[in-house]
Amino acid sequence: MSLSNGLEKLGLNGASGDKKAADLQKNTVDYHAPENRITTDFGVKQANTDDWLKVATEDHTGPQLLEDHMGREKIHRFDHERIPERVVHARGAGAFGNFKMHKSLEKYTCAKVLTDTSRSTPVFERFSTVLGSRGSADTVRDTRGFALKFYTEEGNWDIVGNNIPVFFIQDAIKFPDVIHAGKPEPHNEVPQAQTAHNNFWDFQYLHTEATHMFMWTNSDRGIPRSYRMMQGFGVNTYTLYNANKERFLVKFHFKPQLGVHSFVWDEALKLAGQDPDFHRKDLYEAIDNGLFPKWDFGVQVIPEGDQDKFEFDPLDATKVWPEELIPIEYVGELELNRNVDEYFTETEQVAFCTGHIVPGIGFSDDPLLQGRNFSYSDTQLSRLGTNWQELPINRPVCPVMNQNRDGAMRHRITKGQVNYWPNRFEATPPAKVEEGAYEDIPTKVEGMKTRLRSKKFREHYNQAQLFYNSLAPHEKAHLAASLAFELDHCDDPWVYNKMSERLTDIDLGLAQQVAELVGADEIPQKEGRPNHGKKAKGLSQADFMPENPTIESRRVAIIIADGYDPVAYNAILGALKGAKALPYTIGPRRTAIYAAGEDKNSGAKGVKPDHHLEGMRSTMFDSVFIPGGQQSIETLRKMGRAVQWVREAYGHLKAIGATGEAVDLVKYACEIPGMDFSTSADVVNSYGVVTVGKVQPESFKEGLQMVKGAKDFL
Ligand code: HDE
Repeated sequence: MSLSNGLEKLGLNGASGDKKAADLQKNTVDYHAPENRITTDFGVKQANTDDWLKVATEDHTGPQLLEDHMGREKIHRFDHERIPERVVHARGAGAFGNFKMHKSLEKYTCAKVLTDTSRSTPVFERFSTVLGSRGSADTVRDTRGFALKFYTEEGNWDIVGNNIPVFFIQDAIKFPDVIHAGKPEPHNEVPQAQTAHNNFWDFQYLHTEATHMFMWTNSDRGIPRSYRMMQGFGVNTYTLYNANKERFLVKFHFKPQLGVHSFVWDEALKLAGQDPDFHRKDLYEAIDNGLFPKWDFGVQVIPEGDQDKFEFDPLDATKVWPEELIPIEYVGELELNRNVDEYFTETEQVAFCTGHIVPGIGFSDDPLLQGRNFSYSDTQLSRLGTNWQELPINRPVCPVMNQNRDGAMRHRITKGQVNYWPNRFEATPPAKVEEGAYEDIPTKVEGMKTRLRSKKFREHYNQAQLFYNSLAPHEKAHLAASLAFELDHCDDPWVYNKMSERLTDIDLGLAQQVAELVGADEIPQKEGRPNHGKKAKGLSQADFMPENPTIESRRVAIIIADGYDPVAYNAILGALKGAKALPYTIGPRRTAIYAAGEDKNSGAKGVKPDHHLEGMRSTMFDSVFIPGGQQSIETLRKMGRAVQWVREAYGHLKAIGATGEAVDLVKYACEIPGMDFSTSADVVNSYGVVTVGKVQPESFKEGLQMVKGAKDFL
């Protein structure tokens, strides 16, 4: 492994462009350097770290000696390796990258990171699930965190967002309640990383403000295919201010260039057991292969003073700002291009805070945001300790100097005779605005001191209906199935009856469908809140198909057994590699597989599969290809696991390709009604299944016949 993972690939050996990469190098050591020898923590070389110092002879082992300071150090350090996991978002994966603006936002802000189009700002991003513990599975139904740290020249700026644009609650004071209700129940600590339980749905019923958000989490958004294929939203309303001190309310958006894609529920459920690290590995694999995920960065902006013009309150985090009213301006790009060197010191120790803003960016009176500003820096104290700001991953790339001193584990040594301001030396004076100081724009506030929510905050159903109405028919079907799954796991009739009733506030048909499935009381035809019938764009995932769909970075399994057709195999392998997909050969075993006509005894080498059929499952791939070859297909057809691979891929709506004799295997495995599988047909493309019955080398003339079919379907 290289010194700093991927740095060389990017030409970032510390001397060039990326200041954060160079900064981290100062703390990076290479465990694999040939001159290394094991030492104690204090640098004394050690000759034996396998045997405790003890009184022993060749024949007899006597007592161990407390004297062994090296043995004690090793055990003592191990005993204290764990730190508290995050109270929410404990499970995550991170990567480095950079952020560029292609259009300046100077009309709204003086923040250099948002106006200087010549800059490339280093970033660290951490994706996460919310409810599960650090060791839980990646593919559970949940919201995903989308937390970004921009290491700007003016200090760190954090957007601590999610992949869903709204939240369960409106006021930060409710956060412990919603999280307690969603986490495992207190009496038996069950279930892990699931919202499918009584307490979660009890809370959802009793808090009507959560209605909009639970519709999102139970839609396909709750089970993303990849961190690389999710939108990111700042969720809370921030402010921007420009050089004229004019202020604007703003929402931040990130749109994945790969499109927004999800699993189907059965796939997500199975993956949670078959490969709990699926998302983490997917991110690492793509970056490691140079297939860097990118997002378009956009803003929605409301001039200060216009916020009362809408039927919703723009400070209410349970509401979206419909694009028809407030369009998104896409002005920049985020790219992730470097994996971490070490998980703990980087991904685990990174500390995001909504309170981290830079000049040109400010907060709003969003009551969720104001509470978050307290919570994030507070939680870092119990997780990381007083001087968490000094950790390499958290420190900024610009100078830091102030009178905040000491505390446990202080690293910096600050020279000088004084540590206060003003001082007789005029050492470290405050900065002027012209020197880049943060400016608090004077704002008039008035009102009663009271525990109240404003009137518009009390409307909770319009946007839940808007979301539901905007979904494509298949998304509505998935949503109903998800709600039925969740409520089926609730054994308290109070919970599933009440929740089924709540659904009538969104859509009567949906409520009736779910009530019937979960065994709730029948919902009469006339009941329910009238649906306003409105829709908005950008709520359905179907609105995010990329202009040029790509198979790049998609995992494709090519299944072969002895006697496979080498023409089809090599053609598809070449085509997939050429299209920057990630092909994996799968066989009944991992030792060499021989093509038709190849003879092991005459020195043929065969192909060594990447995996065997039991080691990996179809769930781990986006697409499956099976080349023909009579003997190969006969073998696969007799293997239950091989047939299940193909059948399951079809059931999970994946692109499947087959040639020659393999067409019959697909037909047998999938029992696709009405599809013409006549082996004499040249190319059949239906339901995402592409088959070439009569294989000629010219079938692959363009090389991409199958790839094209898969691409259109992915
Ligand atoms: Fe968080 N949230 N949150 N949250 N949140 C944390 O901070 C909190 C909320 C989000 O990868 C904690 O460092 C409160 C909304 C992400 O390290 C904690 C409220 C959104 C992450 C905390 C919210 C988020 C966190 C736990 C209600 C989307 C992971 C560990 C007002 C915009 C960041 C930590 C990472 C983490 C508090 C609501 C996103 C306890 C009080 C809304 C992505 O401080």
